[in-house]
Amino acid sequence: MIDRSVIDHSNDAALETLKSDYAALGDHLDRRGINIDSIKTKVASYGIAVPSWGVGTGGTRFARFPGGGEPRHIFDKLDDCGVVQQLTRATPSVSLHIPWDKADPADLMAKAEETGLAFDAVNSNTFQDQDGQAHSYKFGSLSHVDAATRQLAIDHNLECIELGNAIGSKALTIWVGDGSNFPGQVNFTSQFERYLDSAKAIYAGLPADWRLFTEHKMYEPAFYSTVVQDWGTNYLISKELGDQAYCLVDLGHHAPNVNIEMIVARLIQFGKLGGFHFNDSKYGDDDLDTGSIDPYRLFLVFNELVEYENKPGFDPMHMLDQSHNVTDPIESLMSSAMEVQRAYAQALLVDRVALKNYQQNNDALMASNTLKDGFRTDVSPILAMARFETRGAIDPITAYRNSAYREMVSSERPMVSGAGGGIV
Ligand SMILES: [Mn+2]
Repeated sequence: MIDRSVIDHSNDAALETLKSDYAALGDHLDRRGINIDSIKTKVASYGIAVPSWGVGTGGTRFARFPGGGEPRHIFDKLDDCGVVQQLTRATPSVSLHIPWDKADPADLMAKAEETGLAFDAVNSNTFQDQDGQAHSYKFGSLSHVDAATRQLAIDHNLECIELGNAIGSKALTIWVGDGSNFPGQVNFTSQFERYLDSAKAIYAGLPADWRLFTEHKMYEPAFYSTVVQDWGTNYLISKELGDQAYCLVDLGHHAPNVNIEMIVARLIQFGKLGGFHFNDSKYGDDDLDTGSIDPYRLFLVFNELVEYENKPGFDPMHMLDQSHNVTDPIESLMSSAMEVQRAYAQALLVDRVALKNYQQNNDALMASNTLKDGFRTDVSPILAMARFETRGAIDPITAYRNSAYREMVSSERPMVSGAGGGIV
């Protein structure tokens, strides 16, 4: 963790400017009939989960270029996630990936306590084979033609629930790489039937206070078809399984230009939006930093979330899911968590009474401008003040760089081999 004095020192240098910017923005919002402190309070309590795998350096299909001080195991990962939370106060929980993060639950709980973190949804992994695995997932897992392979994948998910239950998780996220690479390779219908049967077996093992999230993805690693290719199929799965099953939306898992905010609205309308994997993309599942490519789209997603945030039973989970290939992962995660909070704050500023009125009167231009008024407002002082008042850093990136945390862990953790490609 980072020494308190480093954060205090960096905050001292920035506080006067922040106070002045916050007061100016407060005056501006006041003229729009918005109380800045109420926005700040909501932002301060808006948590985003960090994926344990996000603190390692990612790669592409071509190569991976490791960074210094990469975490060696889940306990190093939790240290890094603890730093993200310490500085941003936006990421109070971590989402584990099993078996990558498998460890004694008591040790995980002790480390979480030490780093000030809780555990979010657990993620199962049936898209790669583990050493000595009895049946391979090369041709699928939950939807494999072979019953013994499907059972192995089911058992793995049940094991994830058991571990998650021991560390306070309340949700399981299932994403499978199952699909096909050639037309004719699989029968779409029977493959989906097998998937549903397996998913039902997992659902049957879900504790009463848990939720099951399924995640759709248009392509990759299967390149011709995937078994859960889009939100429609995802919705069918959640309906087939039952009330504890919800759809998870990963922003990168759609075709370019797909209207994701509208998918979000549909899932909310029918009570099936489970949560998000936030990231950004230009072409495919690029896993770029949240808000780095199309911040307006992120804002439009949050516009839907804010519109329905008081709907009974509405409680989506928010998680980052990114691959950091050319940046320090801790810096990317901090920036991304702040971008999520930024989109949330901007969406809170939208004048919803005016918007409804413009919609009712078919005033397209003013309806659009009403949204833009929220998006165009620089809410940075609100986010910074929320961090400062919860003992975080006014400027997390500067405080992090001043702390020399990366240099410190680099001397303790050996460089991980750059051989091989693929994400981590
Ligand atoms: Mn994802």
